[in-house]
Amino acid sequence: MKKIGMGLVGPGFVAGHHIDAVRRLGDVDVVAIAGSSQQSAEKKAREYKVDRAYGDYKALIADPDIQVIHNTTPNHLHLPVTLAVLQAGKHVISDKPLALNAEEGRKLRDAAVAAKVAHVVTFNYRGNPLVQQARGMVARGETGPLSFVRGYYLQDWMSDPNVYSWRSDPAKGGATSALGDIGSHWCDLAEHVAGAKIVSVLADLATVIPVRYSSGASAEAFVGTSGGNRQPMQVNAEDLASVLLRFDNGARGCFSVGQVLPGHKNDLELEVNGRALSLKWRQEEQNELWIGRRDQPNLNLAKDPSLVCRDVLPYVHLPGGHQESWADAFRNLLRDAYQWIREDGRPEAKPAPLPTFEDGYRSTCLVETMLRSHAAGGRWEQVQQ
Ligand code: SOE
Repeated sequence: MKKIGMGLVGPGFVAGHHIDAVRRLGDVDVVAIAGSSQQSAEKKAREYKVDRAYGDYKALIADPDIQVIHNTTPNHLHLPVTLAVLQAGKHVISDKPLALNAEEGRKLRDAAVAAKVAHVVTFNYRGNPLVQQARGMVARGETGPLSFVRGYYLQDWMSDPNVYSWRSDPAKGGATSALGDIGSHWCDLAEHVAGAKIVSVLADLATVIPVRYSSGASAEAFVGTSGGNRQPMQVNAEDLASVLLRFDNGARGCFSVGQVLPGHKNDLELEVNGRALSLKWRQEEQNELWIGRRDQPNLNLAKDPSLVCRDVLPYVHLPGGHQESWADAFRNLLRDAYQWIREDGRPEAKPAPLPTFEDGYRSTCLVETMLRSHAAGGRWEQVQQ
C-alpha cells in the first residue's frame, strides 16, 4: 500500500501527539514539519525524527510529497494556514477551535466544502470507545428521551499567574480562553452523544486571574513555570465559565469550564439523563461508563470488547482490564480521518463519528453566543449559525 505523505505546521504541545498517532497507523509517512523559523523547525524535526524541516509553512504546503496537512498552530494562524492548504487542494486536519471566531470559522467551512477534500477538526474525545458506546445507546433509544445533559471540563494548569500562554492574548487566542479551548470540546461531545443541538444558552464568565506574568515566551499547556524576568499582562478572557443550555429535543443542560481549578488535571465529565436511564463518562476514568437506573442497581460498564456494541469494536484495541488512554482515542480519531482521506474526502465516505469543519464552525458559533450572552448581563441568547 502506498503511504500517504503528511506534513505538520506548528510543532507545539499537541504536535508530538499528532505525529505519534499517525505513525501508529502504519500507512502514513511523516514527511516534514514547519515552524516559525528554519532553526526552530529543524530542532523540532530532530526531536520528532522527521527528515524535512521548513521555516515557512507555504513551502511545506507546496511539497509534492505531502497530501495531508495537520495545522497545530496557535488559534490566530488557523485561518491563514488552513486556507492556504485548501487553496492548494490538499486534505487538512485542524486543531480545535477551528478559528478565532464564527466569521473565520464559516470562511474555513465554506472553503473546505468547495475544495472537495477531507476536512477534520480534532474533537478527539469522540474517539473514545465508551463515548461511542454512550452515543449508540442514546441513538438506539436505550436511555429513553433525554431530559438533562450536564457536566464540566476542569483543568488546573493555568492556576499559576506565571503561566501566560498565547491563549490569554486576544490577538493570538481570540476573545475567549477556557470556552474556546476546552468548552468547545465539552459542547461538541455533549451534542455528539446526545444526538441533539444546543439552541440557546445563558452564560456567566469570570476571569479569576486578571493579571498574569509573562516571561516573553508563550507557556506550553501543562508545563510548569520557572523564575526569570516577567512582565505583568492584563488578561480579559475568561478562565472560568458556567452555562445553562437548551437543546433542540427539549432537553435542558448545564456545564462549567475552568482552567484555574487546583487538582483538576484534564477533568472532563459528561452525563446524559434519559427517562429510562442515565449515562456518565469521565475522561480521567475513561475505561468505564456509568449506567444509572431507578429500578435496578447502577453499574459500571467496562471497556471490554466482549461487552461493548459491535459498532464500537473498531475503537477498542485491548481486552478488558487493559487500560486505554487519551493517546489511543486520539489515534482512533486520526484513523477515521485517514480512512476518509483514502476515500479522497468524498462526503458520502466520511466515517460517521468523525468531526468536520462543519462541526468546527458550529463550535465557534456556540462559543460566540456564550460570549454574547455574558456581555448582555447573563441573558438567554439563541445560537445563530
Ligand atoms: C489545553 O487546555 C489542552 O491541551 C487542550 O487544548 C486540548 O484540546 C485538551 O485535549 C487538553 O488540554
